Order: sequence, then C-alpha cells, then structure tokens
Amino acid sequence: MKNILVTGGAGFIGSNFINYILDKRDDYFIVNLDKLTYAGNLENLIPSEGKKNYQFIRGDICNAELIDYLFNKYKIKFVINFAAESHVDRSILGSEVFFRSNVIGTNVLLEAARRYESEKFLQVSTDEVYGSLGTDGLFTETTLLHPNSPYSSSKAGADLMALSFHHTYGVPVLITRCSNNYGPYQFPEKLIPLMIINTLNDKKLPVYGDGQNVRDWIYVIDHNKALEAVFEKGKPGEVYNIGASNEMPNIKIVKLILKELGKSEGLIKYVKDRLGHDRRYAIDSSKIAKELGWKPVFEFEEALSHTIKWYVENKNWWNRIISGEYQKYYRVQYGSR
Ligand code: NAD
Ligand code: TDX
Repeated sequence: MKNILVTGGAGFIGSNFINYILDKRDDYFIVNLDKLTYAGNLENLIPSEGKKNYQFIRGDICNAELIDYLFNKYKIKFVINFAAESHVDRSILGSEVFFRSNVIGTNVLLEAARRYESEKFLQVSTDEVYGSLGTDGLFTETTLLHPNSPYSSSKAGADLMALSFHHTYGVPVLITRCSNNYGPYQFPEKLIPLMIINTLNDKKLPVYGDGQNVRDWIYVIDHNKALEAVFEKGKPGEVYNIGASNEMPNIKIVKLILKELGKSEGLIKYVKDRLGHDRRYAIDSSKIAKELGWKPVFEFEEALSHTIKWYVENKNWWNRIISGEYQKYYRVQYGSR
C-alpha cells in the first residue's frame, strides 16, 4: 500500500485525479488535505466518498504542525501537491494569498517530506512559469523560467524550492508543468466553464482584449493520466511538460461553445484586457512521451462537447456557486463584465 498525501484534492484537477485513481487502484491509500477555500468543493468527491482507502482532512498546507501530525499518523511516504491558489485574475487583484499557499505551503510540505524521508514528492506545476511565447516556438523543459503574473511567479517559486530540496537534501522531487485544463468540476471563474454557464444563462461572454490570446488545452483526465505516469515512473529531480498539442485562440473556443449550445455570437462582449496578459502558451511534451510512454487520448472538440454536456446536466453543482453562499467569491472578477 502506498500512503499518499494528496493536497488540494477538493479542487478541479485534484478531485478528478482522486476519483480517477481510486477507481483504478486499490494499492493507494489517499489522505486528501484541503483547506476548502472558495475553490474547494466536497461534492466533487462524491464518487470517492466512503472508500476504505480514502480519507478527507480539512486543513491548510501552511500549517506545519498539522502536516507533521498527518505524516506521523498516516505514515505518509508520498506527496502529490495540487493545493494552490490557481486563478491568474485573482492574483492580479491580490497576490499575498498566492505567495502564502503556493510558496510557503509548498515549503512546509517539502520540509515534512525531508524529515519523514518521503519516497516521492510530486509538485503539480504549470506551463505559465515559462512566461509568454511569440507566434512560434514551444515551451520545453529547458526553457528559461519567466513568469509574468503573481500567480505564475508563485508557482515558479514553488518549483525552484522543490528542485532545491532535491539538490540539497536528496528529496525525490518530481515536477510537472501542464497547459490549460478543462473538464467537469472546474470552478466557473476559468474561461471554459465561465463561458458555458454565461451562455446557458444568456449572459454576455467577456472576452479579454482582442480574443487572440492562445492557450494549449488538455482534457483533465489526460493530465491525470500523465501525473500517474510521472508519479509511478518519473525520475527524481526531473521536470516533465504535459500538453495535448491543442493550441487555440480564446475567441475560437468561445464561438465553439456558442455553436454547441445553439446561441448567437451576439452574446460576445470584448472587454478590457487582463493586465500583463500572456499572449501565447504552447507545450512540447515529447519528453514525457518518449521517456514515460504517455500521450493524450482525448480529442478536443469531442471532450469539449462532453464538458459542455456535463455543465448542462449538473446545473445544481454550479448554481450553488453562482448563487447563494459562494456568490461573493464568484463575483470577485477582474475587469469589466
Ligand atoms: P483549484 O483552484 O480548482 O483547486 C485548488 C484546491 O486547493 C482547492 O480545493 C483549494 O481549497 C485548495 N487549497 C488552496 N489553498 C490551500 C491551502 N493553503 N491548503 C490546502 N488546500 C488549499 O485549482 P486546479 O485548477 O484544480 O489546479 C490544481 C493545481 O494544478 C494547482 O497547483 C495549479 O497551479 C495546477 N495547474 C492548474 C492548471 C489548470 O488549467 N487549472 C494547469 C496547470 C497546472
Ligand atoms: O472571462 C475571461 N475572459 C477571457 O478572455 C476569462 C476568465 C479568461 N479569458 C482569457 C484569459 C486567458 O487568455 O482566457 C484565457 C484562459 O484564462 P483562464 O481560464 O483564466 O486561464 P489562464 O489564465 O490561462 O490560467 C490557467 O491555465 C494555467 C489556470 O487558471 C492556471 O491555474 C493554470 O496554471
């Protein structure tokens, strides 16, 4: 049995990961530690609830005493760190919590991993640490770090801290840098769920700037399978890029969503651009393909259509977010909507 501390497992990618992995493996015992910030939602984990190899704990990764207690109590030997403040616009509105959770929190986990001689520490990072690309070229694992937002700089800081723990203390750190994810359970502040829900509610679709910023999209289950491959077969001290070679300008995605839901492009509203908005991300994931045999399997338009269907069928999930107790968080929005 592998006793694994998964942090941030009530968020979008972490909950998809736990549901996916526990469905498949009974040799993992997962302790899911999540602070349940606005982005954490235990409803995401209903498929895993009650499993004997799953335990949820509410708490903060910055709480060193709690982390020590959990490593001790559950004999933790493995860590997968998803926990983070993850939204770029929020980091522009206020960066402190990003530094706290993303940098200090990762440091607290690394210190525990060092003391308890962890066998693996997987840091879930992002392609945004590389900064922005021009019209051509791809991010590789050796691209220099050039983070541009408070969010991406906090993630880059965490990556560097993790690599230093590998170099200095020999903590078996693995780092993954993935491109933009989409799929079920994504909090509707991010582009795709926000546009789907606004379309369903006949609300305007706020497209930043000229809509030509490019992101490289990957379905969340492809990301999770890549994380599984890195966790099982990755080489400590290495960085692995993860992406599905699916570059797309934002406006094209917005139009695809409108078409799928049979609504007019009249709903599109171009709004003030994001400050410091990165122009283009695109990932070269040939290293993980070559060394670990992972490749994405989901085709974009089909998986997007499946995602739209999920939001259509799970109105209660997002209605509780956009109305009621979560509304004050949902409304913390950047720019003019
Ligand atoms: P999310 O915002 O949906 O979820 C983050 C989770 O972390 C939430 O459940 C929240 O409650 C928890 N959390 C936040 N601060 C915490 C703290 N101090 N202690 C404990 N729990 C805390 O984020 P996501 O989109 O699922 O992203 C997960 C990870 O993947 C992040 O590290 C993010 O940087 C990275 N990532 C995301 C994407 C993407 O497209 N969403 C792409 C690449 C990498
Ligand atoms: O209302 C919007 N209008 C708009 O045009 C929103 C929310 C976004 N956008 C644009 C900004 C970006 O170019 O869409 C693109 C995607 O935006 P987000 O969904 O906010 O994602 P991004 O900023 O690219 O960051 C995401 O991918 C990398 C995640 O939030 C990060 O956690 C991850 O590391």
